[in-house]
Amino acid sequence: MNRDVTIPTTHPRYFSLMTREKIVAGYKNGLVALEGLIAHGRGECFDYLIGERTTDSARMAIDAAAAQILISNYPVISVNGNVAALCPDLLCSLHRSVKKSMLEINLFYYTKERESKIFQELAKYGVSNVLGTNPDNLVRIPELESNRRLVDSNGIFKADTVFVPLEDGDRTLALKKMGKKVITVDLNPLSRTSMEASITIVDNIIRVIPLLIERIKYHEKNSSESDLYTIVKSYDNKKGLKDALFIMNRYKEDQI
Ligand code: PTJ
Repeated sequence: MNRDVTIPTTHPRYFSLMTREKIVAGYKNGLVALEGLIAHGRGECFDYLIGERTTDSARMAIDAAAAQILISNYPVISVNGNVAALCPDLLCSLHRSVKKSMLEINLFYYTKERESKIFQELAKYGVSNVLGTNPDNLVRIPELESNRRLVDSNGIFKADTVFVPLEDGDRTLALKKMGKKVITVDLNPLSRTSMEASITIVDNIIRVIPLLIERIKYHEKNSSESDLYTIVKSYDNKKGLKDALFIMNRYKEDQI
């Protein structure tokens, strides 16, 4: 069924509704799993509660993430259907801004067709050297049963830092047990991923990546390696999550 969706730019929820359209288009184009629509709705709800803005606390997490990425030897960015639909351009820019990084497609609701579509989508933005698609290179993450257990031996498996935005929960702990630092972006501060990750950015992925790139560029120019280690060491993830919950409670309460 064809629909004519015109969202006026003056609509108070214009940005949120346009982002929703991107996920719907991603689903129709075969990038997003059906379950990805539900995940997006959950994200919208938490985004609403946090005021659809980047909080100071999220900025601190972004800064720590930038420092962590810069001190790592081999950071890998995990790409799923939702992020491929929402911000493929930004993911490719992030990858380009960190020369030693790689992109890896890793799907929870795996299908070969979706993997190929996501691969083609990233290629449109100039990145075709993407890991995770060659079955001969896939190896198993110990103690994990979901589809995400299969990762690229040249990618997530050997990465020291893994960036896993909009993760579904079971993999973060397994990656940490393998000795990796895990950075996530998750609007839900109570998700298992948020609570297990080394650094959780409680914010919308669309707002996060430009700021992350900006901080990476800033630190590359202005910070020594020891500055970066200090930032990472002094970052307290639990405090970041508590701050996010506090803000979610207070922000809307203050508006009533
Ligand atoms: O493409 P696949 O098969 O790998 O599947 C991807 C999804 C996202 C469907 C899968 O990983 C999944 O089911 O995830 P969950 O368990 O629903 O968790 C996704 C988390 O991301 C939830 O806590 C949401 O609140 C959060 N989230 C959703 N949209 C955004 C978000 N966080 C930041 N920015 C968003 N735009």
